[in-house]
Amino acid sequence: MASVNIENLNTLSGLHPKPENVKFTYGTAGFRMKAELLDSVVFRTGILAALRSKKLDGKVIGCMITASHNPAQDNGVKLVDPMGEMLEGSWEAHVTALSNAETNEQLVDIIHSMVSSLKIDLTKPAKVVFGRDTRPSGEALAAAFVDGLKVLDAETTDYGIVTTPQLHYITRCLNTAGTPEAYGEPSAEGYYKKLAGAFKTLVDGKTKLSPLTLDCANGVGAPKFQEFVPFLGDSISVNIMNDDVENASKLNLNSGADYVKSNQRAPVGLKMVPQQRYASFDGDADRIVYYYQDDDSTFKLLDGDKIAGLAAMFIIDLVKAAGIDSISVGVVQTAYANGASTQYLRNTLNVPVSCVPTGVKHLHHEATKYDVGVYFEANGHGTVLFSPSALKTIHSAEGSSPAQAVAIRNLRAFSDVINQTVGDAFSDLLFVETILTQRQWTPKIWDQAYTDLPNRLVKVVVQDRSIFKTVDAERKLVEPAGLQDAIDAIVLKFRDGRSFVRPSGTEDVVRVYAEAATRPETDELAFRIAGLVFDYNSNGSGLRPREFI
Ligand code: G16
Repeated sequence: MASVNIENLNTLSGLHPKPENVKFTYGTAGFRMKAELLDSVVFRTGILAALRSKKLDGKVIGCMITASHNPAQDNGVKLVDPMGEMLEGSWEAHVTALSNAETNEQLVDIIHSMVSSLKIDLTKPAKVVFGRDTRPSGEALAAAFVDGLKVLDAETTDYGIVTTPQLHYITRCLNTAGTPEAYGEPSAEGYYKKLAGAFKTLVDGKTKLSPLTLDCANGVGAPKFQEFVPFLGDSISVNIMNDDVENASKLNLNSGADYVKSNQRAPVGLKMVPQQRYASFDGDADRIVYYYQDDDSTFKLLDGDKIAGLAAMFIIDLVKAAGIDSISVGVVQTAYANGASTQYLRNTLNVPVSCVPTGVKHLHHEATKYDVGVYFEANGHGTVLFSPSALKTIHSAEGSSPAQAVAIRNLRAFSDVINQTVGDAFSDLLFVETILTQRQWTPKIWDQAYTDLPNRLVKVVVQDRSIFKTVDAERKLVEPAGLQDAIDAIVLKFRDGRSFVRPSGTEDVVRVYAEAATRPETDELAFRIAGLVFDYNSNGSGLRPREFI
């Protein structure tokens, strides 16, 4: 068994020293923090990616350098497993340990202990592909990643600037090429062709909808969607806005899916027209939310919960129309799902609903338990997974009437238009547009499935978010002791009240979510809980935000 070339490692690691007094954690979506702190972490993530590939007998591992919805000064890195899914959970501890090694000796020790405990054969090849979003810090971090790969002589391809879901798609294509599960051509062009081809089949012969206005958060989604447009031809009209990727400070600023969802208002620069369709991507185009303005000028959000409801309803109908209703549909949500959406799914659509902790890695895993697993976070991050057996049924069904044959053809195209690897804003946009086109629905008709309970998200800046520990799919706090009881006592005073508190895995804040019967009650509940959290961990420093009651 070969061993690590220590001299080579020392030289390369010397180029990427770990900053002192910083503790790194692989969070909800990889490492994410101020870009200036990430050089050593990204270098070491390169070492881990090469080890993971060797462990999996040379399967291709993906790496995306992005901080998604975070502001421009942040960056991040996350790894992609061979089928395009997130890095296996048990390896998060290994990459965290590598990133926190204080000296080169410790780094070598951790690598050796991984090689021995995980039985990694270092003579195996390693293949790693990577890409990045439009952040200016991305290029230097990509170079640090390549240095990490050099430690173990990994073979690599740089896919340059791509959306996060494109990198996931490419990773899966590379690993399935030449097998019965071949996923497509491993390139951005292959991705565009696959999605556009399926979309055109689905809307063929239907009356085209009015144009969609698309806010790209001044992120990578803008140039990439422009690239995509020629493949879509005249099957759809999209007006792209917030597409300035030259001016980095504008990234996610007062725009994008996170801004629109959290503030429940239109992005900067958008003058809404009643009953028109609008959508926002986040900074790396793996989330999407829709919205419209009602005739009385009210802003109406069609978030991830509404998208999940729409998708589940459509698939259930399609499966019935195809005569293959042996295929079961289930939906996966997180604690952020609006209570009204869960009721709609359970009581109107009669589908099973599971609740898991935040992070698509958790939702994706749970969704694989269903024949067709629809998973969406309320923030617009999600997709629909078709199990291998469901795909087999869909592909072998013939139908006993012309109507059944059409439904089967639609189901096949639907499974192609939906990215099976991870939540994907481009793919989600196309499947929402497919459903609205097939039904000839306005956003208002879609919205009428159920009425959201008023809800509010508040971020609280605390001294140390790591002291907040949760259980029960993050719906209950077990630490700090006593805080959950205090929360429960407040919630009890509000009609239809629900609230929970959890530390973010992508930002240095604690998030507070609240729902209640009316908007004023919801706001009061949210800010009372936020004030409580602030008091528990402000250490007497900082100004207690005035709006906290
Ligand atoms: C990431 C994760 C999502 C998660 C979001 C917020 O999204 O991929 O699953 O919902 O962070 O997580 P948290 O509340 O822990 O900060 P993105 O789009 O930023 O990569």
